[in-house]
Amino acid sequence: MLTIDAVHLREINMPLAFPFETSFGQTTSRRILLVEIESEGLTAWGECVAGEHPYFSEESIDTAWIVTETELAPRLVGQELLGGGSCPGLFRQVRGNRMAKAALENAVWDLEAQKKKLPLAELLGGMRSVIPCGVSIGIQPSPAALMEKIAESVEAGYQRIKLKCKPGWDTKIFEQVRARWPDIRLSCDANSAYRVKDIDHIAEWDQFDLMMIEQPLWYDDFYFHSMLQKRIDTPICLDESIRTRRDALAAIDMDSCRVINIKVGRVGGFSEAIAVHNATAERGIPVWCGGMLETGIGRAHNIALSSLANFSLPGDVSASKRYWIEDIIEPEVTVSSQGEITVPTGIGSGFTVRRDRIEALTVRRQTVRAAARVMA
Ligand code: OSB
Ligand code: MG
Repeated sequence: MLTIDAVHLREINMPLAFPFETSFGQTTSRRILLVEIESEGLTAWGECVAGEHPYFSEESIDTAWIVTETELAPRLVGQELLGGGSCPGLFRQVRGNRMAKAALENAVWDLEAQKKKLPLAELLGGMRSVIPCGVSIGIQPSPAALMEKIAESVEAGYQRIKLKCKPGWDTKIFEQVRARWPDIRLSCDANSAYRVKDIDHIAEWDQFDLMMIEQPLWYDDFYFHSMLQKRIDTPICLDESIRTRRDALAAIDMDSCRVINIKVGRVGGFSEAIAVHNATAERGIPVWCGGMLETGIGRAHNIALSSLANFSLPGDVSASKRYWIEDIIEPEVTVSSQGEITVPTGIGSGFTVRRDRIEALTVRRQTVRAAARVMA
């Protein structure tokens, strides 16, 4: 059993090494909610992947902070838990707020792995010793700048290049990229930038042999993606739309997608991520692990999750240095010239959290402890 003594929340501010632009906006610096859970002398960290603004989903760091401080952490402290799998039940009364829930639940899984002296990947049911890696390349100031970024990533060995796209940064870009790299594994991610009127336009992309087109339509849609999937040969990959195992089942049944991006924060934690993984595996739908510009803490958790069998496609789990001048874990995450990350075999996440660096980056903090019980 794990007794949860305290939950510490902190916000760190960390500038990105390179600005990241999607169809919903540009990010140059991250505001990140980290949670640290104390249990009988052990301590484990979780990262909330909610963005600075509620643009990717309804959550932001500020909503996640409030919900964690006032609803979730109080439900956790003072509890005796079997492990990470106990969290969804504890949090059930709170609807949605999955990114906030995931930060805590993932930290509890990390604690459970430490207590059982197991690598987190093994505790989650992973079987890969290395994971295949891709990169997600944001919209750039010019096509030339994009070509430069792609060239660097291909040379570094990354196994798949994903291009962020939006109306005006799509067909012409894909043409130029394919002219220079006819054979690389290429995909695109629109983050919901298109509408039904654009279906004929999207159908033109079949000529580019994309591995998949990620979330072209509304962030909460299955029906119109299914309509689009009937019109195109390129597989659709859903990201934003998949919040639960039930969503994955609905999307697969409706043929709204043929690939799923699993983000552990988006689905509310490792329990639901494993449930989505198992449901897709049974139905022959490949998955890959998405990224949310995580620090090393979230990245380590993504690596552990990516070791499960059905994560057969290269994920958006890339080297620390693609995001940060200096990460907050040791060692930093590195990618081999084969485009692979080695899954750590040490106890827990397999990385050490750099508390000194986190202290220096912290801009606010709060502790939630169990209310002192009055002895009879
Ligand atoms: O849609 O996958 C996305 C980053 C922030 C928000 C949404 C997305 C992304 C990425 C970056 O594509 C993935 C990464 O490299 O972390
Ligand atoms: Mg995406």
